[in-house]
Amino acid sequence: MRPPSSIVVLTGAGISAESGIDTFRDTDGIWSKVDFREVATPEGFAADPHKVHAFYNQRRAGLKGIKPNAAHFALARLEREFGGAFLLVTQNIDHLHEQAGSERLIHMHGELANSLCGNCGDRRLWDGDLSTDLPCRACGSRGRLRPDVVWFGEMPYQMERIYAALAGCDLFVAVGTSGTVYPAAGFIEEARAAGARTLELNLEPTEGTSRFSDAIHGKATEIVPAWVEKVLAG
Ligand code: BJW
Repeated sequence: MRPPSSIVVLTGAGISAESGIDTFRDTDGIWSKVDFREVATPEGFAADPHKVHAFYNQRRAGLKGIKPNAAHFALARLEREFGGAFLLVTQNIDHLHEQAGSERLIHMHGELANSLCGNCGDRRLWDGDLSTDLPCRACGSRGRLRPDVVWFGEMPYQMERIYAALAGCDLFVAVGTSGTVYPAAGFIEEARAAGARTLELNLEPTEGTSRFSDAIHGKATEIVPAWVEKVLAG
């Protein structure tokens, strides 16, 4: 088989699981403990901003001391050493890919470390807790700050850039994602339409496994470094 010349990698919560971050839809996942309609929709935020801030403040605090794992480092190595085009698209709002050294990276569902002002759109690093009485540091309005994350019903970030990369790729790889949330769940069809080979790397088969041309199942910290090694060996 010819080596790839343009790779798009999509990652999901499963790649960060072995770093200690909860996934969403596994048995003990985040959505088994909290109703996503209450904390991950604009309507939920409007109804109870205190609850939503508390949910994300807790998750932001939970990221302290969390370290990237071998799968994050392997993807950063792939970006550095692979000679062709490369784009890493993550659905994750943690910063473990950056911490591992990834640079050609899109956070399509936003970044937990950032605040977003609902009044002026200002987006900036926000280290501590967010609350309803804080003023925006750009426009000064109070009560409009929210975490810079993409909720259900909102448009994910940088979709044009992602679709352009998918249209030009010859290998699409999905790592640690259940493939249940659109538009990310539809990336495989975009890549297939472009004639790309498609590979699922996941702990276990997902509902969409049969849509991929290949699949490798196991822990991300084991199967991602092994796959990267193989790609770089040609
Ligand atoms: C391991 C492992 C290990 C474990 N090693 N693997 C009906 C039909 C179609 C679409 C819709 C519909 N009704 C509504 C929609 C749209 C909606 C949607 O898709 N809903 C579905 C649930 C049906 N989507 C949206 O609203 C999106 N916006 C949108 O569509 O805008 C319009 C648009 C149109 C056209 C083009 C573009 C846009 C926005 C979605 C926003 C999602 N937001 C969240 C929360 C973000 C903030 C936060 O973190 O709180 O994003 S929801 C949550 O799910 C989070 C994740 O990024 C996302 C995906 O989850 P992920 O990463 O796949 O995690 P899991 O837990 O599901 O899976 C983990 C996997 O890892 C599992 O398979 C495990 O086996 C595996 N694993 N350990 C390897 N060690």
